[in-house]
Amino acid sequence: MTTTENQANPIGFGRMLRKEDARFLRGKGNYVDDLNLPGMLHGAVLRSPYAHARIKSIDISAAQAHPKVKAVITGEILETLNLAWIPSLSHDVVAVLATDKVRFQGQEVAFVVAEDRYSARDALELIEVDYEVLPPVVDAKKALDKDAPVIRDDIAGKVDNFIFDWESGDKAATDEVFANAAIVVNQDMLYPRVHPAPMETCGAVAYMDPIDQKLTIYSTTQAPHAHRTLYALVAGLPEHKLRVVSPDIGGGFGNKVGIYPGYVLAIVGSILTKRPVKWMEDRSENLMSTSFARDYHMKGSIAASADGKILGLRVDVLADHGAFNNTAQPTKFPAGFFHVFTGSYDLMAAHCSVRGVYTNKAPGGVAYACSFRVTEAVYLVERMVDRLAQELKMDPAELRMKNLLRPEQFPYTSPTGWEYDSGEYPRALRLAMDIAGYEELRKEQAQKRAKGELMGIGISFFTETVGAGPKRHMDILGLGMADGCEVRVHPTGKAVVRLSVQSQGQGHETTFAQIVSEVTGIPPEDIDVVHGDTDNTPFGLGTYGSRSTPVSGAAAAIAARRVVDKARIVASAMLECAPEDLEWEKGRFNIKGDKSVGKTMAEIALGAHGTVELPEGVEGHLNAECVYDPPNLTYPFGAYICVVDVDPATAKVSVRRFIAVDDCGPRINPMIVEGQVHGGLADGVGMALMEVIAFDEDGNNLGASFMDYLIPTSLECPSWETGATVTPSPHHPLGLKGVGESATVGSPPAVVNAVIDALAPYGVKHADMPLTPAQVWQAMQGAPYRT
Ligand code: PCD
Repeated sequence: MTTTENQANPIGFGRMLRKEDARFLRGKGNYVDDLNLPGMLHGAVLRSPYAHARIKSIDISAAQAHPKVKAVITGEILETLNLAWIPSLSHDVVAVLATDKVRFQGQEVAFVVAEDRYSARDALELIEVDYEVLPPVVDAKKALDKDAPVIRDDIAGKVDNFIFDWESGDKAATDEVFANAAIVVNQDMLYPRVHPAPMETCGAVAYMDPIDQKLTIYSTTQAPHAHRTLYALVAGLPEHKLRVVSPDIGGGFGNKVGIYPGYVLAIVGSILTKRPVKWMEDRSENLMSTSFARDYHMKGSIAASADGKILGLRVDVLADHGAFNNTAQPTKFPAGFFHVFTGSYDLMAAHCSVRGVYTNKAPGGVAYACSFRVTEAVYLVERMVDRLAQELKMDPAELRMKNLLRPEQFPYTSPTGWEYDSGEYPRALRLAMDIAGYEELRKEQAQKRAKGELMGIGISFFTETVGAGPKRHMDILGLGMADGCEVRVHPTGKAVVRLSVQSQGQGHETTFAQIVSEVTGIPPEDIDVVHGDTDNTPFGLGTYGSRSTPVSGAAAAIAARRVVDKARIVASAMLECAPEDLEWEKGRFNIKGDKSVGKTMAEIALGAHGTVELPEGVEGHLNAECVYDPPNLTYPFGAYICVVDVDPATAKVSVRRFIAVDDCGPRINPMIVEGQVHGGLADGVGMALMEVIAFDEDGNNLGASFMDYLIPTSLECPSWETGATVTPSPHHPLGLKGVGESATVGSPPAVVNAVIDALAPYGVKHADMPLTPAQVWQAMQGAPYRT
């Protein structure tokens, strides 16, 4: 297999313009909000202004009397349908519409269906809700206080805000390593609550056809098949009468994994009115209610020998899960994959404990560009390693080089039980240092420091764990994390690939065509990719946790190989020779030793549909399918270096350079991978420097618009410098590892490490994200940093 660089129209892997961009660049994408079905009505959600309040009564009569209103739905009405509460993704329940209490600001209280969007919104104002305001729990650290108000009194016998305790690693062995270590460094840190904030907000159009009783839900979902099955299970709707279509999606980033009340309400609205109902949230609704990410308060400790050999790591986490535990992650993993927190280093022992608590904030805990809490894990270890370098007065690159896992240690089993598939870590770090001109940068920094200028260099090295399953360990509400793919070659040699995963901008219509092209030799432009429609694609768990390439990509490669295997038999029948006498040359079978006699895939496809007599038991046509249950996750990794300048007068941070070396195995399309990395780096700069969903003491959401929730623009981003090393995964059929989330995972600690490095002359050891000018200024004044 070859990765061909600079090839305009490759057969197989290589740089190739994205097929889907023809429609996106012309504004011809088809998003949920573009849908306009005949007779369609519009829904709007009434939301709670309070973080915590008892609902004494709801009067909907004036709204119902509005001339354009067709239905007004409350929690009481949903109770009669047994739909007021639905199961969460994490052993809990979520209110679709509040019945007893509201538990976070922005919670769904009522739903109005009207002839147009404006009337639906107007009618919301006619609904009278009598609230009895209750004291809210805003601070996760106070949630377990004895006198803290109990948020979830809907759970029988609940007297506190505790959700779960969970731990991983060997506590006794870790305690022993710490007891005997020459150096122990402790650091508290917060990974603040952030939001994926995709360009397109969440929405749905639901239509229950009253004649054939088939319910079609067009929705912004990253997992159409899983949604269909869950609707069937929860609402008792027959699954063959359900179709979930996820059309073009304007960014998912984990925000579109879960089932939100709005989707269910659009469905109920359509069932009640017998007409299609559209619900589309606005930006504030998206930022306030549909999910959040992180919110981990972490107490880290790292143990090392005096000469800088890292020996042990431990962390104690307080996880703020909001009002309902609706974290999207495999069922058996209450803290996701956080326990991969030992990162890229060779340690003797590690231990983590995580305690989840309820607060009066929006639920969610989505894996925002994060394979289930890997982002938090990488931030923790990479900050701890930098803190250790500080205490040891050692160069952070040297400290990492000394402790990185070595190539001969793979496959490597981590102290918390993960089996890393492959890696060449020192090579990646060296390459990043070479691109950066690391030694020169350190000299420049010394000169600048002498002049009172604040320049910082930050490093992070990350290992990710992406591509969930295997399904024996990983499921979502009982659905095993495997994925399917079907390949069908038409008589003229063109092909169609049907996927269970769903693109939200990653370019699957291009890269999956390239995978099948790589294996079959059919040009990618002759291969159509179908995805995002449960009626037309095989079952699978969807796109998140960078799992499409590791799981569905493997299914596509295997299905394509099956096509080629069958093509060999057909070609042998056409050439009247034994299958073993044929030799494969990408795209054609030749008689061994004679390249002039052979058949191309197009000829073979026609043969397979034609009159050639095939051996007994061989069916015609060139079709194949595969359901792929991965034997392990894939472990992409990378070395990142960030250079910042901090203005000593204003404390404003400017990211001057960012070098990212990523290793995701062979790259299907290096251009797409670079695009994925660029996007993730921008995400990381945003989280490190400006993004936070904060709350005031009454539980008011202070990040509910893009005026308050800042996301980075090109002005805050440097021109990214990327590099690659290639370490194939030994268990993926094409050696591929995922990459979609790598840069978001790896970049925040590089930026924070760089800022703290810049502030060394002020003796700053740590400051929590986001490192806004105010936050940096406070740190420079020696103010206690916020945790
Ligand atoms: N690739 C290549 N090569 C390799 C790998 C990969 O080429 N080696 C490519 C593929 O094919 C695609 C991409 O790249 O196309 C990506 O991939 P992946 O890694 O597999 O991943 P996916 O699954 O596909 O996806 C997912 C991801 C995630 S997860 C996220 S967040 C984000 C990312 O993706 N999101 C998004 N990226 C992106 N982009 C865009 N544009 N948009 C979006 O939304 Mo989560 O969990 O959901 O949170």
